[in-house]
Amino acid sequence: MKYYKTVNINTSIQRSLYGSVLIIYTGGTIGMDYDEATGSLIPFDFEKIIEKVPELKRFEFQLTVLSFSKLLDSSDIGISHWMELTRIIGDFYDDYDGFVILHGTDTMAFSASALSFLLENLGKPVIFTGAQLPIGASRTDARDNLIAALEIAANKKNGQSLVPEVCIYFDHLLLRGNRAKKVQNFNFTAFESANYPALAVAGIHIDYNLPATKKPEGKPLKIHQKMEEKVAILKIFPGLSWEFMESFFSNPKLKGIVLETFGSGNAPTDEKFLKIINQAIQRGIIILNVSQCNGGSVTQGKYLTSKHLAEIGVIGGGDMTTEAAITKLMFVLATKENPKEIREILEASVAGEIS
Ligand code: ASN
Repeated sequence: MKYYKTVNINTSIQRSLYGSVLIIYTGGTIGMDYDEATGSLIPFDFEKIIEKVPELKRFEFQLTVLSFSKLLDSSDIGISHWMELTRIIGDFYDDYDGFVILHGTDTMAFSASALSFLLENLGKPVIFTGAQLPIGASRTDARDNLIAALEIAANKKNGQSLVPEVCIYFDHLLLRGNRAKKVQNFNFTAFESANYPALAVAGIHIDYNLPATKKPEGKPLKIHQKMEEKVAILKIFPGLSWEFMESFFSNPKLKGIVLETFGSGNAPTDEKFLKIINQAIQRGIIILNVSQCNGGSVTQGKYLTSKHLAEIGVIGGGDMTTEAAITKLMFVLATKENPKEIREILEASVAGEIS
């Protein structure tokens, strides 16, 4: 049952003869415009997007907009919004060739990672995009990002979507969503994917990297509607107090922790540190080790400082980003109970998030 209000945009094609894209507008800087009366930034009515981006009139596919009833700065995004996005895509999956999600940049990599796990057997593009400058600003990056994201979402070859994945398109780069990270808040190159190549680069043409792109599995889409919220991230640092760490780790409700470690997965060798981790693991808490470095991988055992972690049962997160690791942990803990199975899934690639 579809409870959402959608509005069609006046492009040159009104029916989906050449393709169709559903734009889901959640908020973020992209949708801001200057209020004529006050001069301050307020959310723009995206149903009037054609006034801001008249180029859309020339698009030869059907465009429809669905706006969240409450527009969000992406700092306010949470599990319920990921569920809503997943539900919308599930409800409209058969009606559109692709989906573009307009989202604030700050937590976009978390949302893209979450959806990559929640949308199992995805066979159509789900492209997140946003902007560093509001759509109402003269030098905005919103227009370019939006137009290219729409084109990518609609592009097909022999009736098949070119990128049947959850992606982030930003500043000429199409990145796998669960490999991307926000690395800039000052210039337009906001996202990077240090451990996986771009799936496309937009220049005069959009140059697709099809060998690096997921192939559709031809199975029906399965949407998941559960995520475990009793998880946390601990970024270790030299000087971390064992006392604070112990009170954090001994919370009886805690089910899983992403441990952000140094270099290739290294952590202190202090007995107290290892004891706190060991006791948590004995209580059934899942601990997933990812690196504080953007590029490279966790290799537990390479140095003595990570060998101990492996020995007490910490799970190596390979080259996963923290964003992918925490959302994967939330997903896996909500769907599985057997610790052996949880470990196997966390160590393997579910949606292309780990090499
Ligand atoms: N604070 C904004 C957000 O994430 C930043 C942006 O979209 N550029 O919603």
